[in-house]
Amino acid sequence: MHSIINRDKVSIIGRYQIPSSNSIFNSAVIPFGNGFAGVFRCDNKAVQMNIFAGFSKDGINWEIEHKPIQMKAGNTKMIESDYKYDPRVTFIEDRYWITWCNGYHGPTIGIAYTYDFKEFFQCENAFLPFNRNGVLFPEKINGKYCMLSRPSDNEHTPFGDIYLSYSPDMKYWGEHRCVMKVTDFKESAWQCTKIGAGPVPLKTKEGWLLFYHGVINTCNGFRYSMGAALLDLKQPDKVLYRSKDYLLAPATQYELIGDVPNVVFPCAALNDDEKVAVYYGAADTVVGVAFGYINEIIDFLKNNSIN
Ligand code: BMA
Repeated sequence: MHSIINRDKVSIIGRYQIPSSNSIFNSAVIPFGNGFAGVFRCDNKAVQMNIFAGFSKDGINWEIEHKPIQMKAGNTKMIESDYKYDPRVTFIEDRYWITWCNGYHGPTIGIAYTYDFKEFFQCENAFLPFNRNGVLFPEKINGKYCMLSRPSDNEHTPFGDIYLSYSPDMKYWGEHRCVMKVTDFKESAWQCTKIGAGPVPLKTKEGWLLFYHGVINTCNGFRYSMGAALLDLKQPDKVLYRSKDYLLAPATQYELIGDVPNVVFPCAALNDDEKVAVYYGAADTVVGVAFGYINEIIDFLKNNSIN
């Protein structure tokens, strides 16, 4: 069978890759210098969540720091962070911005910036708790920073739609708009319980290509798959196409078996004009990568759209 997205038989980052880790998953990577840098979610053996910087020459073999990122004060005084997880990274104008799920009386969206992946500066949280999956667009839209997010609860949230918000300064966020909601299970069941933005949206001639996760609640718990949507370039709360079929669903050993079985959770994508590599957490245990051709993915969306 010809697939639009193809993954490797093995994961690229193992659960015990640094001495303290129980699992390394839901992590973000970006081109940096002559190679790549990343921010990795490494849960430790007390199963506490934190984020770690890492570097790679080829995007596949990674050296991850053994100590978590220590933040300095950014656009505010230091704010509480009980835990950090599910980072995303993007470059805007002159620096790299990191968003993640920050523990502040429950999960909300933390923001930091760095120039070099050595020193990190923590800014105001974007939203009130509870919120997850905060994902910045890689450029200002209509003169403002723009972020996708998923309002949620303090538990394992059995609901959730994707919204976007604008900010003039990365500190104050508003103009919240709904982007897309869960589906009716009769139309497309894999995304009928909750959805959340994945990697930073990728700019194409036809629109912002957004990979996202969709969840169905089964008799065995949540099952996380990956779909894609194309959003209007100037008005990204307008969905042009959205996948009815998933693009990637748990199927290999390392996606089906792990600390949380049946999870593919995309958090980053690297691309050139033709191809894309999507980095995703697999079964909340390891990091996998899957490859596709951008024009094939866009054709797939046009032919499989639920709109
Ligand atoms: C979400 C987050 C993710 C995780 C997923 C599946 O709520 O905790 O980090 O991958 O659940 O367990």
